[in-house]
Amino acid sequence: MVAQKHAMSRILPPLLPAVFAALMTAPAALAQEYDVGDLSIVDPFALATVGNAPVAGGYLEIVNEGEADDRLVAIRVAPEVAGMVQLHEMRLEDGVMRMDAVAGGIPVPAGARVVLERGGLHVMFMRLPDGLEAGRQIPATLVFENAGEVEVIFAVETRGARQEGSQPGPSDAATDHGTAQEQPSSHGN
Ligand SMILES: [Cu+2]
Repeated sequence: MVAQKHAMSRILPPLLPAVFAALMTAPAALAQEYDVGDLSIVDPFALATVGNAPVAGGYLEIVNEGEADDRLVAIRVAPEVAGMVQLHEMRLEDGVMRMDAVAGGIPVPAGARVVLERGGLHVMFMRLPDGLEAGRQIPATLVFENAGEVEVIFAVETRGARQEGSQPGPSDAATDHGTAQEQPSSHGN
């Protein structure tokens, strides 16, 4: 006897691109995707602070489907949420993780997918008067050099809610931002 395997083929209803684009402009709790010009901003989230820690990391992806380079130059949030927001970059330098503000913003080349993630480029919410509590929704404005401004919402999640990169590396949010970060690499020495 041979068990017959049935490949379930599901026929998706055709989606008109124009309709799809129109849907994307509405606040979509599930999709968590925002469009501005040729750019899509996907899944913005921030990591909850431990207690009332004054800094928290923010993460998202930017897809540039256009033919022109662009650049994320700034992020704004209400001052009662964070007194300052910077674009940061973490990198391993001589066996030491360092974090610096990115000078001139984050390039988003034509056709590229730029990922802001733990251990790399990220948004740094700073001077948080009350920390960031899991479950909060943080409205923010992303400012692009060419595409202009777009409103997004950062969903605040607990640490470990997702395993991105699965690196137990240095926490960028739990450390002091007054100076360049100096944390020993787990591979060093
Ligand atoms: Cu940072």
